Amino acid sequence: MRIDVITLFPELVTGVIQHGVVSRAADKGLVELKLWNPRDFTQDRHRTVDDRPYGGGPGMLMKVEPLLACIQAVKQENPLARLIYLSPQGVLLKQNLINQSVEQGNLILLCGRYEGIDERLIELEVDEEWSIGDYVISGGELAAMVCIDAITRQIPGALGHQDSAQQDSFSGGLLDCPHYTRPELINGLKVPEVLLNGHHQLIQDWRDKQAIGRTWMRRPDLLGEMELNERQQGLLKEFIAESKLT
Ligand code: 4G4
Repeated sequence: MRIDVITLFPELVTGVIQHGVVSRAADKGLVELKLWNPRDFTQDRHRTVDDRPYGGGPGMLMKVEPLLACIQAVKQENPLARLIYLSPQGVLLKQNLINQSVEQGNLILLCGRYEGIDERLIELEVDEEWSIGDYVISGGELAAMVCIDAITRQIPGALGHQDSAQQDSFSGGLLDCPHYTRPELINGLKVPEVLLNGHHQLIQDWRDKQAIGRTWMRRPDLLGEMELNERQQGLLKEFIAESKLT
């Protein structure tokens, strides 16, 4: 999978590329990342990349000509890619959208700066607009980094078997269960007994029950979007009964 990133601050995005899961996936050839700077497509002496909004008011927009020239250069190298604009106006990014986009192939991520881009560029060049959440950040770079990381994790072979994407939160539409490591006792708090006895079926039942129970308590909206099977419904009943005891 190839991901091109259009950004006025490519140095920001190199952070995510050079570390951890993404860096290892790139080394294995599973993902190919290329950064493009609209500033390299300017024609004027000052290499201007911002412009004033029609209608006035505070704030600037990204200058159209360098951005268009940059987009066209990227599309020439990666003609089949879908162009995604990261903005607060986009559709909310969910694990499902991430997983689908891995199947659909190459992407171009466009990072907005200032107050964003001219609406006509969205109409003409953008295939989809994504938001990573209902908040504003200073540029699309952090949002693009979130996408790159979340997408790369879902490419087959990108994760070591230690942290398979299957076991993650959301892989089954649920929150993750709690985790414990040494020591067995921290300030009077013990590790749940079931995790110490090595009975794998009991451990799996406990983890699944915790995952369902926490989702029920913290994110009931997620349960509304899915259908629990008989076993999961049973585990949830047990969780609720046990939570009424304490
Ligand atoms: C496009 C338009 C994405 C990009 C305006 C980007 C939040 C998200 C930006 C802006 C972003 C998100 C400066 C408001 C850059 N903020 N929720 N900022 N702004 O995905």
